[in-house]
Amino acid sequence: MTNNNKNCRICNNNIKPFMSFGDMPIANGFLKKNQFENEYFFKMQTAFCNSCKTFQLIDQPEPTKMFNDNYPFFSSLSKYMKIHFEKFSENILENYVKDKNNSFVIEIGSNDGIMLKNFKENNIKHLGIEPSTNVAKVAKDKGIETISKFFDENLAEEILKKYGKADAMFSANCICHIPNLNSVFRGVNKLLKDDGVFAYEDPYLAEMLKKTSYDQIYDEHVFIFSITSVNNIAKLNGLELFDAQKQITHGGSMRYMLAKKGSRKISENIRHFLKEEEELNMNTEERYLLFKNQCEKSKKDLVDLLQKLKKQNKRVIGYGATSKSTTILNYSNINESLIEFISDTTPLKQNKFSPGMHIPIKDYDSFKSNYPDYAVLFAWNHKKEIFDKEIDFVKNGGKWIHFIPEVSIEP
Ligand code: DWN
Ligand code: SAH
Repeated sequence: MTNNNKNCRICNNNIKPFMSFGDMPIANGFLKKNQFENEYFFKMQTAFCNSCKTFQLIDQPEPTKMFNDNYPFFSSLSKYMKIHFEKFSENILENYVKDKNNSFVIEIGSNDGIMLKNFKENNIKHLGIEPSTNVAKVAKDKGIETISKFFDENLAEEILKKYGKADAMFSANCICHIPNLNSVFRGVNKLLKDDGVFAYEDPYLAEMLKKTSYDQIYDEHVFIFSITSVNNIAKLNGLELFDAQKQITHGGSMRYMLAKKGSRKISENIRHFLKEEEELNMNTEERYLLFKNQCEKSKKDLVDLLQKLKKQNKRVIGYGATSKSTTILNYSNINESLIEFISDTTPLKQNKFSPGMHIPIKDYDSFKSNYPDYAVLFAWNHKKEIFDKEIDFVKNGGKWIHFIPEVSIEP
C-alpha cells in the first residue's frame, strides 16, 4: 500500500524516511523457480514521527499480498513459544477472566491456535481473528472458533452484534502488522466491556535499537512500538496504557496492557519506561540516524565474513528461513554464492527459494545429515531451543555465525 502523502499512519503529521532498505520482496513469500519472474517488490523505507513518536514503514504491501491462503508461519512449530503462550493465557485467566462460565475472550491474529487452545481447554467462550486461511484452518481443526478476516473497526462492529462484548482481548506479534491501527484501537474500544482489558505484545523498539536487530523491519512489521508511542496511540483512541512488561520472546518484546480511559490505575511501570525511553534518546531523530549507521556496519561485517569463508572454501548454510532473514539477505545482497541453502522445519517453505535472493530452502535433514562448517543463525530469537538440540553440530566442529547484536562466531 503506497503511503503517497508521507504522513504518519497514526497522527497524520508529515514524516520523512531516515533509512531506505531498497527494493524488498514479501518477507514470507517463499517461491518456486517459475514464480521468480513475477516476484513482487516494494520500496522499504522507515520513518520516525516527531509528533506521536511512532516508528513505521512508509510503504507496506497490501495485507492480502502477505496474509492469504499460503501464509507459511505456523506459531506452534516452536515448543518454547507454546510454553510462553500457556503462561500468557494463565495470566489472563487468573487476572481478567473472573467468571469462567460467562466470560468471552477475543484474540487478534490467532494463527494456528497456539494461545486460544488454552482457553478452549478451559471451556471459555472465545473467538480468534485470523485472515490467513491456511493457518486458521489448523486452529479450526482443533475446535477453536475462528473468523478468517482482517480485524478493524468494521469487523469489531460485526463481532459485537453476533457475540457481544469481551472481558479480555489479546494479541501477540500481530498488532504491529496492521496499518490502519487507529481503526483497530477504536474497534477494541467498542468490543471491550467497561472493565475489559486489551493485552498485546510485539517486538520492542528499545531492544531493536540496543541489538541493532534491523531484521525486525520487514513488510509485515509496519510498526515497531515503544511505550511512548503506544501511550500516545491509546490516548488518541479513547484507551489508556495502564501497565507493561518486558518479554524475552522474539528477540525482546513488550507486553502492553490497555483499558478504557480512566478505568484502571496506571502502574508505576509506565512512568518508569517513559523515563527510560527519554534517557535512551529514543524520541529524537539522532538515535535513528545512529541506528542507520549501525545497520550499515552490521551489513558490512556480515558480508566481509561470508566472503572470507567463501575464499577459504568453507561450507556455510542458514539456519531458520525466518521472515527476518529476508531483510538481512536482500539488504546485504547475500545469495546462494555465499550461503548454500537455508534449513527450515516448515514444510510449506521447503523445496522453495528465499524471497528476493532465491537461496534454496531445504528440510532439517539436509543440515543434520551433512553438517556444514558454519551455520548462520537466522532464527536467533530461538537460540536456546536450537542450541539445546544442536549440541552434535558443535561437537562435530560446526560453528555458528551470529549477527545480533554484532557479527561473531561461536564457539
Ligand atoms: O511477527 C511474526 C513472528 C511471530 O513470526 C511474523 N511476522 C512472522 C514470523 O516471523 P519469523 O519468521 O521471523 O519468526 P520465527 O519464529 O523467528 O521463525 C523461525 C523459523 O525457523 C520458522 O520458519 C521455523 C524455523 N525453525 C527451524 O527450522 N528450527 C525454528 C526452530 C525453533 C527450529 O528449531
Ligand atoms: N499470534 C501468533 C501469530 C503471529 S504472525 C504468534 O505470536 O505466533 C501474525 C499473524 O497476524 C498472522 O497469522 C496474520 O495472518 C495475522 N494478521 C495480520 N493482519 C491481521 C489483522 N488485520 N487482523 C487479524 N490478524 C491479522
